[in-house]
Amino acid sequence: MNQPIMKGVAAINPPAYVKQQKLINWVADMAALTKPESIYWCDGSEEEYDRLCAEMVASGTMKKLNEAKRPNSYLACSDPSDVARVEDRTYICSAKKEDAGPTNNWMEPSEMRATLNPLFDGCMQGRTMYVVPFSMGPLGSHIAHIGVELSDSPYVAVNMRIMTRMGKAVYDVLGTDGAFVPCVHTVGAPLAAGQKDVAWPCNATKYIVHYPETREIWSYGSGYGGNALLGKKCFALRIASTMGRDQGWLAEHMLILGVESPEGKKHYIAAAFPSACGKTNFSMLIPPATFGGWKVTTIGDDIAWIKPHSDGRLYAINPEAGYFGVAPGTNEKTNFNCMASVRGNTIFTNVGLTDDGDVWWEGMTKEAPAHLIDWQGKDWSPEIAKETGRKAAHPNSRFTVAATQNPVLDAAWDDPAGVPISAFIFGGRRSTTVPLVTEARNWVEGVYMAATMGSETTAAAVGQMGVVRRDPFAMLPFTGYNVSDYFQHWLDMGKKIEASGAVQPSIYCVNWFRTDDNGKFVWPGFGDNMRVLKWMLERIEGSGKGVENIFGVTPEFSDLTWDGLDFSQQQFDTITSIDKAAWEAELKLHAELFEKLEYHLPVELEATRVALEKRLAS
Ligand code: SAT
Ligand code: MN
Repeated sequence: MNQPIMKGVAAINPPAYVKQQKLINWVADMAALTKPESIYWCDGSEEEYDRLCAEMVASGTMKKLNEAKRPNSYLACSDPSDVARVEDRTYICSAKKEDAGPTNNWMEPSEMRATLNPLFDGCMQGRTMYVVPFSMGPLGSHIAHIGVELSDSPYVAVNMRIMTRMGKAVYDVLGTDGAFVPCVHTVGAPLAAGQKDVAWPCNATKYIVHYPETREIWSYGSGYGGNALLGKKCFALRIASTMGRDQGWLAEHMLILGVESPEGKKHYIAAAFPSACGKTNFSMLIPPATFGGWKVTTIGDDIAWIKPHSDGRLYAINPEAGYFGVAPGTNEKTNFNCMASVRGNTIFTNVGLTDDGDVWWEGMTKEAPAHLIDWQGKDWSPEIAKETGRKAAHPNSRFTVAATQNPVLDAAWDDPAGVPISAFIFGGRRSTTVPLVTEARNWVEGVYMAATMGSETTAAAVGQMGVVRRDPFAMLPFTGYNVSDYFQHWLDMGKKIEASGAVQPSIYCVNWFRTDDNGKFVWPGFGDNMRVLKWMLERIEGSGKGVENIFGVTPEFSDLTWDGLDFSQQQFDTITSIDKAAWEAELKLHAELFEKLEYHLPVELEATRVALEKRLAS
């Protein structure tokens, strides 16, 4: 690693299979700016993955886990200052400020370029620039889109191989003139001649920058998750949402699951929850033992690209190829399929390292190991934890694993045509106010529910935890354009489906997180969410019962299936009751949100709010 600062520009030397001059020129331009020691073109092979991992083990960035316990798996621990997405450093640099809207940080593109240019000048000195070609969505599918990430982080290169369809074959699809989204990433830590590298280089200054008009991504200073794996939030949500606006489709922060009844009726459902609210768990849930014959299968756990087809219906694909999931709280009970997925071939980031070379995180087992090395490299024991409050794993620690390791992966997960969506679910983390499940009476009220969704903040983003913030469509940090225009896009999509004569997907609002007077969750969640899913399916099929309340249709106690769960009518009331005063306050917060989003806010949404207010008052 400790190589002398390069004097000129590193040789570009593209492999013969790279046929696009525009791409080669761009790599050359970026190399001239960032001045890496060398350039390496990733081919996506297993041999390359193994080699890069071995190099990172040698350099101290990763540890190889015990082969007998956790085959072909690694642990990386980040700098303690670089552990989550940095929303206040994330920018949408559209030409006009209105097009970024009030929920995004904005800077005029030329001003941002002038800010970034000096930072990127020489930022890769002493490092290798990895050229990482990737496809979001099945290779060559008409729904897929291609990106190329230039990064000076080998950790990014190996994670991208798991999270996307990464490698040589992408260049065949690109050909001589195919379109790609250029993504430039640097940890922002150039090495001077002879300077020793650190295990996790990064920079206190961070910029996560998107230029929606030219469809470019520039990321500076962080090596962690969504800040650095640019195919994920940056491309598949922020840039893709603007592509969807322009081209008539949707890029959403949604898991996609298949649910099949014992009679063989199968529906696909897309569900939006903010980061670290259990999307991965929900997408691979195991129905309660008493639900014989019901099956849940996974298409995706985080992002959905949804496009209308010629039959008028919406079809969804998972643009990703792997899961970058939250480790803490994951165990055999909460997510058996996930634990099975990460049994090997997994990269763990910021979890604890046990004395026998395996990983551990809070909630993984009932009993914690007597001793381990925590994510910050310090000795850790249950006693130390009790005294200091120190965690073995960072609350936003993650695993990176290929979708193909998931035992309940849906047979159609890789189908380029996508799967038809029967329903959308929107859910926040709310300890009060929002009932277990509500079905919107129509598309507009569903869009209203999603637009006004609130959620208590989690460790997935830097900042205070547990404060309620409005998180429209669970897309607050991910909408790449004005969120009011985004609401309009959703309303237009509903009209388009209706005009085609197809049935619009049903829309549901859920809340698994209501607590009792002692602050304890009342709803068991996880596999028991199947009870709510079953009700939704019955509603979609026309047999499910429910009652209409102020906001929509909700099940009565007797409308859900309780076999195998001891759950009283009283407990049910605790999580479904509608508190008038709380809802008056809630609707005021909706009004505040709408005031903030006034520019281009669809009139239907304010009209819906006024109607709800009236219904609540009467
Ligand atoms: O953006 S990340 O992929 O790091 C995590 C998340 O917010 O879902
Ligand atoms: Mn997410």
